[in-house]
Amino acid sequence: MAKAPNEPLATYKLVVVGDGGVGKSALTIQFFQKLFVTDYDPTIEDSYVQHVDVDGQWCVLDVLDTAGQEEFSAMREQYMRKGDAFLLVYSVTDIQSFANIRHFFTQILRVKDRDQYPMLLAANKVDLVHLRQVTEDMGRDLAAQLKVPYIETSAKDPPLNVDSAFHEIVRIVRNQPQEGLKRRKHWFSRSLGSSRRSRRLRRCLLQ
Ligand SMILES: Nc1nc2c(ncn2[C@@H]2O[C@H](COP(=O)(O)OP(=O)(O)OP(=O)(O)O)[C@@H](O)[C@H]2O)c(=O)[nH]1
Ligand SMILES: [Mg+2]
Repeated sequence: MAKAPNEPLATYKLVVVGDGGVGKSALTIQFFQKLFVTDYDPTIEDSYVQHVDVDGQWCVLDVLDTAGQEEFSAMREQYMRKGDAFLLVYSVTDIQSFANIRHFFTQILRVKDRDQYPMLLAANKVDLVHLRQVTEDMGRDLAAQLKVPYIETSAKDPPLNVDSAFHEIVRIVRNQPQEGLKRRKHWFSRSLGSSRRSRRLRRCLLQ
């Protein structure tokens, strides 16, 4: 549907969750900056904002890249309350990260007080074929049980399905009758990041 001039763009607040080291930051940075970060520098919290064209419709995508490390788990409920949608990420090389997806899923529904919510399950690091512990069938089974869509991704160059994952989550929110119409100013202006990479990368990419 064409927008009237000066009509504000829809803003979608996406939160990326999952265990430490599964590639949440690598996926987010690959999407926003088109580069693969090879170092592992655990995130505390980083946010990114950018105008994105999804299916010919521009929107503001406001992404919170969260801490997977257990020591920061106390912050989870706070960011879960704010998200319009969640990218649930596990690594196919780490079976425990796959098992822990259920905890993130359950906690999101509890915090939202809903029995479903816009989410996408991302099986990351599929380029590491020889280290794979979680098969595509296992991932698809879990997604079916949770009633969320499933996507296989790799943040490593050449990236696989990174843009698709972020675009798909926008579609999922848009297809929610009441959620898709929300228009808000961008959020997450406060970043708690203090790590070396958090400082380096904390920036607003709104163009
Ligand atoms: N081969 C490969 N390595 C990846 C991929 N995604 C991430 N990595 C690597 O895995 C390590 C951890 O990635 P991060 O993106 O920092 O993990 P994270 O989920 O953000 O971790 P926390 O911030 O601690 O929650 C880094 O060394 C990345 O380069 C991928 O798709 N393929
Ligand atoms: Mg990270």
